[in-house]
Amino acid sequence: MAEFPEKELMNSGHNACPGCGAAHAMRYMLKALGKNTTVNIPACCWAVIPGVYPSRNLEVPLLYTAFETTGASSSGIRAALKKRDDVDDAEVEVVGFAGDGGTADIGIQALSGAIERNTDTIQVMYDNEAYMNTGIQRSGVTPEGAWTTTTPVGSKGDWKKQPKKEMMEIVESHNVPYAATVNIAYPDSFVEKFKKAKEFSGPRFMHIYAPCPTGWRARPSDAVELGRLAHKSRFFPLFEIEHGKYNIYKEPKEDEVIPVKEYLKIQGRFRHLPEEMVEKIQKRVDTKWEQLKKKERFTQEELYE
Ligand SMILES: Cc1ncc(C[n+]2csc(CCOP(=O)(O)OP(=O)(O)O)c2C)c(N)n1
Ligand code: SF4
Repeated sequence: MAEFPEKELMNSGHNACPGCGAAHAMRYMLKALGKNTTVNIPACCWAVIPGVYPSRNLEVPLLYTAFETTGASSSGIRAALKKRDDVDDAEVEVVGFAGDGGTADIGIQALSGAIERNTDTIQVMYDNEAYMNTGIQRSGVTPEGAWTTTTPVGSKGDWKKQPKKEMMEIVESHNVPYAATVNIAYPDSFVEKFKKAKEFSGPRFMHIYAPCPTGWRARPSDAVELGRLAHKSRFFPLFEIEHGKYNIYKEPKEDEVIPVKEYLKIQGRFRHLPEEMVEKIQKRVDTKWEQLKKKERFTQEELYE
């Protein structure tokens, strides 16, 4: 287990809601990456959380960018650093830090382009499973069955009908050197995987599970518990992909695995779901898990044969 750094690069006194998983995410990420990090943030909750300049709560350089441009503007920051004589650009980590809407929907072309051009950046998707900053609208990464303000639950059993977009698979198909899922409920492995990402050069992708009590209609004090339940139910598996090779880490033992309904039931956004819908979600979770286990068995060459 990697050493857990004491140094704080995110100060208290921020604007996040109580229990915000995205706030934990930034704090742990900066602990892992250190002070030579430039953070590039599009429109999202994290555009508000640091506060108004000059009273921002991060001890690292921070740029704000337009919603759809994180990948492109991170590429620009990297290119600009290379040109500067007074900066050793190899010492600086450029991080695009975007929500799921900014990463998987509106920002996906910029992300894809940055990865395909082999840009030396870490692109982070902090996944709170909706467009939270503008009032809990559904994104492509919102899970099936969830209430959001654009998938309101009416008398006809309305809720989000489409399954969660699989960003790790989309990114993996670009042949990235390194990609990993991490969960704010497990700070040690979170920091360890970010430190590992730092050891690679080229495009890296980190999918952070970041519970949002406000948008998930859950108690702020349950934020970390939500992370644990998502992991134990295999709703959000922890795995990494190194040059195409899958590795599941922190795998829950068979007797630790819990039904997905244990995870769903403490969130108001799933309260309306009938039993058959909960079973459907369970089946999807089981199938995705089997697929992941299969991928883990293969080397990159075998996967693409
Ligand atoms: C082109 C454009 N469209 C819409 C918006 C309005 N907007 C700002 S933040 C946001 C939601 C961001 O959602 P997400 O990326 O998931 O991050 P979160 O707010 O959940 O942290 C939207 C729609 C914008 N700033 N720019
Ligand atoms: S709405 Fe959710 S993601 Fe945004 S600051 Fe509040 S808890 Fe965090």
